[in-house]
Amino acid sequence: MIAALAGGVGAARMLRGLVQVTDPAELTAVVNTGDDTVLHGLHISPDIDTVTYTLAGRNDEARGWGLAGETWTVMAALEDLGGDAWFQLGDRDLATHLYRTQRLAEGATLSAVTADLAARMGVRIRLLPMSDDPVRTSLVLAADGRRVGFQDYFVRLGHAVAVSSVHFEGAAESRPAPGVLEAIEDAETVVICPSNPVVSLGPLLAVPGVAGLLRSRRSTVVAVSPIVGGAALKGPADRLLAELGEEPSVVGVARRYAEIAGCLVVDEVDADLAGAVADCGLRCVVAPTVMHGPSEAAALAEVVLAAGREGSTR
Ligand code: FO1
Repeated sequence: MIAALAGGVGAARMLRGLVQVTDPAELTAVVNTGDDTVLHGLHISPDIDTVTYTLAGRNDEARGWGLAGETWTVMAALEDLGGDAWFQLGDRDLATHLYRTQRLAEGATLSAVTADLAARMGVRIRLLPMSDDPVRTSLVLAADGRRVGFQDYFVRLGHAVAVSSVHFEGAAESRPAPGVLEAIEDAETVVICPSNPVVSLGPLLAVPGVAGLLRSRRSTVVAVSPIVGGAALKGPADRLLAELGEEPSVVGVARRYAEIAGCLVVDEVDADLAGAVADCGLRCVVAPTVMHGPSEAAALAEVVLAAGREGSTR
């Protein structure tokens, strides 16, 4: 069994690699829900949808979120009415949010809805939200101390604002979703996908029980750095690390994960920092980590699983 802790795009690509080199029935992804938001009365779970759509082969690769071949009729009509259209919801994507919202209103858990949507879309791995309880990432802006929701920060403000602190509202009261702790416990290797360590994996690691369980088996927990050459491949991970006083490099990522992971996989451009990563107490594996297509993702997945097996002999 393999468990993968996942955020959005980087994680979806890592999972697409893992499903090529393992039996999908042996793979469980635990997905961040800190990005979730309610807009137009609809419950939207962006990272769950990014992972589901990608593994279903229906994601829009270029845009990085939402569905391929999407149309925007509803959003255009909403804009004509003077409605809020800053968060773009495609016509087919809206069906997902309508379905999820209706099911939740009928009393279904986010886990149940996530499993049904994945099955419906032909996704063969097990997808679990990190929790069925509400956990919401919010960020305090450095300029004026205002606290904004994740999607306000990421989309409406285009994450082009400095942040002084990040919060995971509800995390302390949340419980891991059914199967989450067991998936981590039973896994031969736990993969921390190359997602934003602050706002994508941060909420997941803040769910009570998760970090402690990882710590107890850290030698077979393998993380892949989302920072390559001191920069994030996509999104604000490097800037957030720097704004929070951490090093925006593989060393900063190593320091964040040192307690819960026994190994950090870094890209070849960061080979010169392998010693500094090892000094943080993690094994450092140097390999190509930029996944343009499925073949690089599969190759990286092999490296990660080999690192996990190596850890099991320690
Ligand atoms: N990201 C954007 O930059 N602009 C958008 O208009 C946008 C809409 C959107 C709708 C549904 C969805 O599932 C994701 C969406 N995203 C959008 C991405 C979203 O902000 C994610 O939280 C990020 O990808 C970070 O994980």
